[in-house]
Amino acid sequence: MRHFKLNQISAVFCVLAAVASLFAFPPRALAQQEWKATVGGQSNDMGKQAEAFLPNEFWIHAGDTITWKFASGDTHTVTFLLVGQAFPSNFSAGCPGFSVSGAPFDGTTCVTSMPSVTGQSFAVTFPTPGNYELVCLVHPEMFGTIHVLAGSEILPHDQAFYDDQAEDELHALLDHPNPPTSEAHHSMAGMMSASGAPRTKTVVAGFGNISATPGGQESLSVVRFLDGTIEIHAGDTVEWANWDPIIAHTITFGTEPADLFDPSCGPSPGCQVTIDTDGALHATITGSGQNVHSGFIFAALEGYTGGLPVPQLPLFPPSRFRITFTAPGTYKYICSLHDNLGMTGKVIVLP
Ligand SMILES: [Cu+2]
Repeated sequence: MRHFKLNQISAVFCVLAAVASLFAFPPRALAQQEWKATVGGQSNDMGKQAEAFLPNEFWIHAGDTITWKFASGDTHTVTFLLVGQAFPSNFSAGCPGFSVSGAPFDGTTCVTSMPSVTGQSFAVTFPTPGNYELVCLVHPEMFGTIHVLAGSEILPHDQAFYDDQAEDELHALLDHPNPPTSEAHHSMAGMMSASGAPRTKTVVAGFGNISATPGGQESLSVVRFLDGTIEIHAGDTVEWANWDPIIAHTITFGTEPADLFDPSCGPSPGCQVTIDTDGALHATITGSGQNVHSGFIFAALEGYTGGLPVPQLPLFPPSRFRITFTAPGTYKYICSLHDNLGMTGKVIVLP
């Protein structure tokens, strides 16, 4: 048997120790890492919108960069506000100026992308450890959390984990829409029908569900008029009601007005939008060529204005819009905010 000299043994030990050290600690990113995430997601027909950061929680190292890729026809922003900063009242105004992709966020200057859709992306670098909230200026109930750890700390997950997480979150949102089933019971429209006259039919003008992960809230919005093509008789009324907890819709016949927020009617002088006793807005269409616009209709949380000015309405926000049709014909309508996603409908008025 060959005898090792002391210095040979110590050399072997050194090599073994070096090899062991490679396995004793998990691999640690030596360079700054690039992470990938997605903003928003949708069904193929764009009718279902996942209002979410996918995934909505990350653990990264100081110096790392996350690139968000926008993946929906609905508009979102990637925004980091300062702690205590008021939510900007107008998302298109940014916070206060827009930032260039790759801008650093360390909690001292807010950073935001432009309102963006499919095909666009925005990167943010995080030089300083901390926990940062990620928000969308268009959808205030959509947010996430970025945990930025010191380089010496071990990260819990790799990119493959976040890719899976994004996929799971997207399917959890898109695969389980929960449509309203008995809308007539929630409306005066049901009572009006039961009492015999006048007849009112209801259309669900969008619905949605809010959900959450420990990283933040997210939601599903179905941007469709359910039974949006509806047949009635002259003299009947159609009621549109918004069941979405987050987003507004409009019911718009004819030419879209410049002001989408407020209700309007024209061009005939007698045309006006009135308010029913239960607070719902009400207009009358007497023939084709009439422009009727509901303004923003939304089933919002108490006091929620979406950062918009509150109009002088007794019940705000209005969640229902009614139109009485007096003349036979076919009347097409759209949601001014989501017709690009296919949110349109038709009222067929029979004699
Ligand atoms: Cu809409």
